Amino acid sequence: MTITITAFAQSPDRGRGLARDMRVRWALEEVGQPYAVRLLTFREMKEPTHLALHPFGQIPTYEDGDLALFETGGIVFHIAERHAGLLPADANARAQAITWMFAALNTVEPPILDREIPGYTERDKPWYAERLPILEGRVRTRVAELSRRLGDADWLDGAFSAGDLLMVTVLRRLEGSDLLGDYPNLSAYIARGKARPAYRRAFEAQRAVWTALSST
Ligand code: GTB
Repeated sequence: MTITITAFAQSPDRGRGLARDMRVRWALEEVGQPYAVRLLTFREMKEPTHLALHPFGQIPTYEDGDLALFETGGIVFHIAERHAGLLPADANARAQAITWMFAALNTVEPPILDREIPGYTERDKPWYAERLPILEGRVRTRVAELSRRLGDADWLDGAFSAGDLLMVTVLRRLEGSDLLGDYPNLSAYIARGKARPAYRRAFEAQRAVWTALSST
């Protein structure tokens, strides 16, 4: 049975590897699992067929036989549990890597999104300019803490894990801002993640969707 994931037919990230199917593609590439992609328009994402798979009408989803999953954290965890390569075998090391998965999604990603999303939805509101420095301050605090913990290590806790995979994709949303500027170890960490062959394959596959679309 072929694993099938869903992704944007017309990604607003314009092939920059920022839409969340990238996490799932990268995880599947790391463990060597082939997969198919079903591309969805925004309209199709809100139709009953997709809502049966994803209650919030979002991408990505993951289907393998009669298993259907949504939420990238759950999907990446499932892939990491089923296949070698993304979680250590030792029970304690595995628990720590899983903790980093949660930290990426529950502790580091929220302030990054809290800062980014008002830029799309509230930029014209009177409170936007006043609020932005507060939101940026929260991101700066979090990345400083993460930078301190990472130090000069290659990965968060020993070998590369699903925790690093999620953390790199979360931190990538700060690329192009000045928020990583004070932390060369985090920029190097992101670059190490992006240099992994599995990341490159996933990125190229996602970008190919945009390239095909923009050439029609
Ligand atoms: N918590 C869920 C998960 O991790 O799976 C969040 C899923 C999610 O936010 N999916 C987004 C979506 O389907 C796409 S990735 N949005 C449509 C909707 O909610 O109706 C988010 C995203 C979109 C665009 C960019 N970009 O342009 O850079 C980056 C990330």
